[in-house]
Amino acid sequence: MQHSLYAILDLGYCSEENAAHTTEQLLDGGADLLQLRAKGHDAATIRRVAGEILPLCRAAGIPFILNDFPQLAAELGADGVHIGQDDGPLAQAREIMGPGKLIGRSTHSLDQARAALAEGFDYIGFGPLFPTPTKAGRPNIGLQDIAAMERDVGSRIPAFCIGGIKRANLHEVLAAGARRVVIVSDLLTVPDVALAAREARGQLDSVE
Ligand code: 3NM
Repeated sequence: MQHSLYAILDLGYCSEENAAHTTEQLLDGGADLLQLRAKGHDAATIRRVAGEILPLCRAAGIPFILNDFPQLAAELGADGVHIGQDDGPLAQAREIMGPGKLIGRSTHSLDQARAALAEGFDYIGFGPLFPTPTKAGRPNIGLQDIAAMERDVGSRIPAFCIGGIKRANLHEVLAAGARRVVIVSDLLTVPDVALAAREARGQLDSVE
């Protein structure tokens, strides 16, 4: 199965004005999925930004996922929603989103990853592997459980390792058995976002 790069347009790193251009760069660089993450922003801002970037994802044939807010995701016609451990059960988000939508769960341990699979989530995030400024203060889980997680969960549904992953340490993450990753700040805090995404994509594609 193909390795996948899940990019997040995080408004903590990217201004609203640059959202569309940065999205184009992430898509151009080879992102396979795109999430809008807008912690602390109001619904009007999310609607405005989503209205700009959703058509770009559609044109590229890439799923557009909204972080949190299933109701808003459904209204916007997003392809999916990503929810955390404290955001309620899958069934609730599924009912709001309707059939055929992707619903992902953040997981922070092997047990949580297995539970998300058992509950029926379409995909998971697994991390944070390393300390990360994007979710400061959250304990990192390291690389040691990746292989077991891939065996038990990643072989059944897409599982994206996340948290502090950069082009500079991606080889370690892949060597530990990861097949899919989310990279946020390392792609958004560089002058050439498309190049950074392409470099990450190249590393993912070079693994057998
Ligand atoms: N979720 P960066 S870690 C948004 O472990 C997010 O659930 C995480 O950003 C989790 O690539 C994380 O900049 C931050 O470290 C990822």
